Amino acid sequence: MSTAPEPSVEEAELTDGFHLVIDALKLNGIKTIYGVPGIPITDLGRLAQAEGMRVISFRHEQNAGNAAAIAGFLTKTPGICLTVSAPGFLNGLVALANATTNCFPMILISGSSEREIVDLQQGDYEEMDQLAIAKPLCKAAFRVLHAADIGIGVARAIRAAVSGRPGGVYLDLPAKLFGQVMEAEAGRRSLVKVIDPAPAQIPAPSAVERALDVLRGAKKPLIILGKGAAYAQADDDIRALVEKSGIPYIPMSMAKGLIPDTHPQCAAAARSTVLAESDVVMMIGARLNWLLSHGKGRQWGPPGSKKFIQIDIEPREMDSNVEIAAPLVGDIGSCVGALLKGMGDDWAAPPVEWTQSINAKKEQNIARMASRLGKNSIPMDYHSALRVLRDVIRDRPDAILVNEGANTLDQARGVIDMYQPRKRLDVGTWGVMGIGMGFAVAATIETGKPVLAIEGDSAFGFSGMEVETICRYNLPVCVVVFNNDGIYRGDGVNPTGGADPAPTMFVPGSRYDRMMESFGGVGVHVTTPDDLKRAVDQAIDSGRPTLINAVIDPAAGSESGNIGNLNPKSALTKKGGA
Ligand code: ADP
Ligand code: TZD
Ligand code: MG
Repeated sequence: MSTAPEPSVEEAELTDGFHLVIDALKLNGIKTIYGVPGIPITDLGRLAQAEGMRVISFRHEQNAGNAAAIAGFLTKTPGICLTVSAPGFLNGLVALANATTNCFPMILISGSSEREIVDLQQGDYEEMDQLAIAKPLCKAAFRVLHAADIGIGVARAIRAAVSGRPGGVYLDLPAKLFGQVMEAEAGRRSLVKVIDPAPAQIPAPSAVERALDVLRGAKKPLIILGKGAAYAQADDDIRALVEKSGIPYIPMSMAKGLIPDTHPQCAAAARSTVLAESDVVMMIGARLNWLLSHGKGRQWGPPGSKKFIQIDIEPREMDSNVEIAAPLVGDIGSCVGALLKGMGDDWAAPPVEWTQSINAKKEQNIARMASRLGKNSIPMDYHSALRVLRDVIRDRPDAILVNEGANTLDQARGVIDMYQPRKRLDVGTWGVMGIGMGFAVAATIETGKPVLAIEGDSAFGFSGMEVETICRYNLPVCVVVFNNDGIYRGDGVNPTGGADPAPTMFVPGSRYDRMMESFGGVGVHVTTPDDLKRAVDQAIDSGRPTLINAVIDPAAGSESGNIGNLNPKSALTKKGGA
């Protein structure tokens, strides 16, 4: 043993809260922080950059939060959003709640005011009991008060975000924590590397057998792939299961491309037929929520005509809306692997009457769609504009498509085929507007791929200021604004004849392209499909930040896009506005 005296605190190498947070994130493989600077986390961002992390500063926390959330979806590692206290925290909270709703892993790290002052409500700078407010809106919420607990705090946040059903986690870091000093060696020892943060959850063999029995008994089976299946990154096994079973499948919006939409077993073009007529439906990482009419009602055929098999990591998802005949609880990779094994080598394909009737319906619907897409309307309607964007993705299947709006979303989802997993990112479970630019930024930062963001003019407005961020970081993002002068349509009128425009209207003829130009990016104004195609091709070839203002016929859209049925209408008005 050395007889040298212990070094005094003055002589010892020191670390502090700032560095411990950064070291804890880096130790766990987190390379990027999305956020907005300010008290008390300005130096955290600076130091993180100095320590080699990528720090992407946004103009509004909601967009930084959306970026973190989609980074989590794309990488299975929690995306980090860093905000200031109270207002910055609240701005980020919408994204945290949305991430949780969509099962995306993210961690919202917020600086906060001093506990002593907050708890006595003595009016600190940006005072707010953030932990209490965050709790009901996310999967877990933690606060760290001592520098020596930062390692554990970050580890708990990571494990909570990615294990089981992924979701949003809140980590509260009071201002005082960052300046707390401790010996560097003790600090290093206090850090925790999370081993196996999302452990495999193996399904019970009896549950696998039960699922296979139900599947064997099916005359008209159907598989529904959801965004949980895309998230799981079990791409090869999922494709093998679909192909070995011979069962037709439909992808939910963000599962498009998990298997190419052009696959012969894809029944998306016969969606209503397969939902109504199938007798056994196997859900893989998809929930029977409003997006699937809760698994019941007219869309699903006669009551009692279906048996459901559901693969999900969250046991409580089972029977949420209808009885699940064969719940298969586990992670998708393990469940699909077990099914594949259990199917053996002599699995019988579904009856040909079933697949033939689906193919006939598909051909009919594809022909109908082709005639709509064939029109070269000027002013452009949704279909003539989307036809050329469909071709862009066909020619560049590795580009990531971000999509939001009402008609702009619903029509694009139907028209644009996807060819690769996790290339379609959109409004998700809530149908929330505002994900566009945050998703676009993170998608290219995380993958290095170009992004094509197809945005309704209203949808774009929710995060439009981030075109400056896109220019500042010189990102290969091409934004196409479908500019129909308003929400759903651009021909709304004020029924009183007064000067105020109708509530769904925007300034007609707006030039969103000039926003991009003002920050040094490329702005293009187009009115024809040919010009749109040329502009997008050039944008993606050049990799330069581009915004294309694509003029769409104000009368082309329908109220609420494809979900007008959810829109309550007054029984007392004879004639609506727009
Ligand atoms: P969609 O909107 O595409 O139908 P949802 O978001 O409704 O998809 O459903 C996704 C489901 O996937 C959630 O119920 C979630 O628990 C589940 N899930 C997410 N990741 C996994 C995984 N790795 N293994 C199993 N299930 C998962
Ligand atoms: N606010 C938020 C956060 N999310 C929402 N979904 C809405 C408001 C309501 N909303 C929709 O559901 S779609 C939409 C709004 C405002 C915009 C539709 O207009 P758009 O698309 O210009 O984006 P189209 O092509 O004109 O239909
Ligand atoms: Mg619009």
